[in-house]
Amino acid sequence: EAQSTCADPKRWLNPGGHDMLSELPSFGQHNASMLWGTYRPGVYFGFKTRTSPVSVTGGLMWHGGDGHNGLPPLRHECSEGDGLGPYGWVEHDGRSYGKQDIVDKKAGVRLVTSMVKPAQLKDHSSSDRDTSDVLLASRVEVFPAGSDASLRPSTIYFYIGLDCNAAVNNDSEESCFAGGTSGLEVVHPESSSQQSLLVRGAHPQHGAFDLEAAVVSNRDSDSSSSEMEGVVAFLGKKGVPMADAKKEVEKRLEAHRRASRRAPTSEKADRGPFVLPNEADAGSNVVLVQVVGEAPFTVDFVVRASTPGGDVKTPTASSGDGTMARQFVAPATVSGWLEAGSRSFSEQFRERFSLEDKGFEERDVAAAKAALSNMLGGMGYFTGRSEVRGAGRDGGNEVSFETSLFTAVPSRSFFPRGFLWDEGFHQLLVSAWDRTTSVDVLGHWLSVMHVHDTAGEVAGMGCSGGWLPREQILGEEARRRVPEAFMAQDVSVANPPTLLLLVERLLSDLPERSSDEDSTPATETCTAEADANAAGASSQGCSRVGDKQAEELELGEFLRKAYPVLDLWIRWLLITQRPGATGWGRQAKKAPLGAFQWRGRDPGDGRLNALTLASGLDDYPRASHPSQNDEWHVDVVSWLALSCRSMQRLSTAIGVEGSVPYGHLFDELMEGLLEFHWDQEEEAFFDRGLHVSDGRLVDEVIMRCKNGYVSMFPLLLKLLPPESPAVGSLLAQMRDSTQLWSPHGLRSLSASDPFYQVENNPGDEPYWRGHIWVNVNYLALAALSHYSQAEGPFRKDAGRIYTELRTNLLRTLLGGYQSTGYFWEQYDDRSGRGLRSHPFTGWTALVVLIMAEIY
Ligand code: 6A9
Repeated sequence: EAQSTCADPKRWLNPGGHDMLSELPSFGQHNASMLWGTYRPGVYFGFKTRTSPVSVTGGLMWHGGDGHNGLPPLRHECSEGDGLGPYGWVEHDGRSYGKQDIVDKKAGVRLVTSMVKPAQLKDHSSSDRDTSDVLLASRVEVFPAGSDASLRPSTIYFYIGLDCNAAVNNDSEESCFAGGTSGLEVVHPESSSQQSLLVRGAHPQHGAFDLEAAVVSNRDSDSSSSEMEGVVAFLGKKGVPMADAKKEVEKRLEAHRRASRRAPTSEKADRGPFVLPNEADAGSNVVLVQVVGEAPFTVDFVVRASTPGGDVKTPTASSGDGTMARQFVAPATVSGWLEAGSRSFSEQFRERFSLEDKGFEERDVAAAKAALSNMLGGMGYFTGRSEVRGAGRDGGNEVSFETSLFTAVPSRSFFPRGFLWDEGFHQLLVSAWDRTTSVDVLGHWLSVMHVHDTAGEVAGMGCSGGWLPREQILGEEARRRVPEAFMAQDVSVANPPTLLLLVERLLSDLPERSSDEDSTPATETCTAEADANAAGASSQGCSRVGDKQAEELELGEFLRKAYPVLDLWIRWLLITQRPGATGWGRQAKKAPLGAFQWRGRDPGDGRLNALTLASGLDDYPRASHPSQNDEWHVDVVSWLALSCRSMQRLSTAIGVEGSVPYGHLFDELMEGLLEFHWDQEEEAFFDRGLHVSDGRLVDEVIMRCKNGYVSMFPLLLKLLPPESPAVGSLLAQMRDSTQLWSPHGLRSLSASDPFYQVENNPGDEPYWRGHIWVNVNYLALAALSHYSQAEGPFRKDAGRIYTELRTNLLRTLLGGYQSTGYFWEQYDDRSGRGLRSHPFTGWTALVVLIMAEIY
């Protein structure tokens, strides 16, 4: 496989195959069940189909109080600037059900938005109707918050449309909107009630669907009915990219405001609130449904597969005169589904993490549920093309192949897109909840791999394999959030291969193989038999065991498919992240094996210290004078040693012969780590580089004093044998309050380092220079737990530090959540306060695994 990739003349190649997963029959059912979901983490509430290039897309907007000139700002994309507080998923199982609580005091509302896919519910025995035609039901409950009468009535919009988000340079947009094979129409309700609406649409591949929108009263029937419970209006537009749906409303709001201004004072009062014109273009690709009402009110939006030609004359839930071909799903039915979803989420959560048994109080269990729910509710499906720096013929940027990525995101408000090394951490949590989803995500990430035709045979390791872009900016919505200068990714820039941590987790789910077993899994016969007998009971016991075996078989099958792609990636890292490697696949200048550097340090641009984005630890201080030859980093060697060890384990587990002697390489890298980075005097691992020391530039000096996360990596990744004296030294530095130890967690940089909490540029807040990051603290706990269990001289120390660190972190993370309603990107090592982006429920959500002690 590797050979043919080397020889392939194509510039960009996707060696895993975009459809790697769907090729596996075992994922067919999974993909079908995951077609619809809340896969738009960048908006407050929305959904989308996992289809490309066209997806059915829906989203919520609402009036956010009084804005400039009386124009209410529209809430839509998650943004810290909106000043909401707090908002996020309080329950979400990643598959069938979720519930979000959004507090928007400035708008005078609190919204509860829920989603349920009844056919996917574990327990739908409670349902009073057949669920098979219901694709996704959502409910928006609007409650008043605060007593500001000027904010009344409240207005929400829910839109549904066909999104051509994949279009870059308009290449597929035209084909998406043209042709008339797909589109939406509004079917007018015949009842006099203005409280419901039916939108009928068709997706080019997935056929016809209906959106039922209906206002559901929240009130007791005997309470006053004088208030407006909700009036429904609509607007349908043709040829509007989904990313511009909001503009359509803004334009009309603006016009309404101008008209109101011009109106004579006497008429002003009669003009009432802004309502959409109840018009739709023929062949609309988006329909906006508006509901204006006095909170509290509730609106259900139910998407169903529509019966072709079905009579939709009377879309009301109330009358039952038998002449109707269909009825709206009754609100009580939706309520029943939501309750069933909530119940089963809580049961599953208790079963999986047993937090009550560990003594956690209810409010901390709720915090843990929110952390997991935001991770799962924050998963997105993105379609588009990456931009690759300087890869075009003229040296300009090149737009890469179209791809789709299913991934979790670090932060919905600030960077709702995929990041490579974040994802490995995310999936440690997701896989503890839903392994199949993690396998799905891994498959998608591997399918964004790029292989370049200049890759050649290098250093006897075969062709130089594949690059995974660190940041995934796919599709128009994602692109709009990124300034042009940051759009293109560089093909020499790596990112830690944390997805291998997931691979190791998956391996632990595979049955042990003895090394002399041939590559045919012994379970196959039994499983095939069990499958054949699936309907009957004749396979005695085999079918029950067989189910488990079938799952293992699928995982083994997947890993065997993934192996060559992972292999390309790791060999690419081994070849490109070397001192002297000047480009993709070029022969490195002679550097000893075991010496590596993160490529692509920026030149500095007047900064105190050039950034190293590839490492993931952006401004962590490195050599003062970046050098392509004379600079070697501890963390990259550590990640590569881990990679070799994982690849070795993987190939043994699935019975595939490694393309490279990974076990042997691991030993060499470990030797390099000790030989080039271990400083006997300080008893620590340090980077080497051209560095100013005592006021003069020293060549390839070992950088004493730069103690922090980087110098801990050989321990963090459990690379050191338990009996190594280095374990003792690193544990001592970790526990030292003048270095990494703080009462709130491990700080990223020693408090004694000259760069500790120093800004890199005026106004450039220190980032990885002391603040506490949860991903690395999680690795530390995992390592401490490991060393506390392995026989060795430091067992007791490791156990003691483990307990203290876990207690400190839980106090910081759970305390922060209780007081602010958010999880944060990082935490201040002096005050323990949450800092920067929020909600940040990427790796900070690992708090759940820390609580449950799953490492
Ligand atoms: C750039 C330009 C207004 C930075 O969590 C994602 C990453 C981590 O992988 C990395 O380790 N974060 C950490 O150092 C956030 C990166 C955000 C990039 C935003 C957009 C500014 O736009």
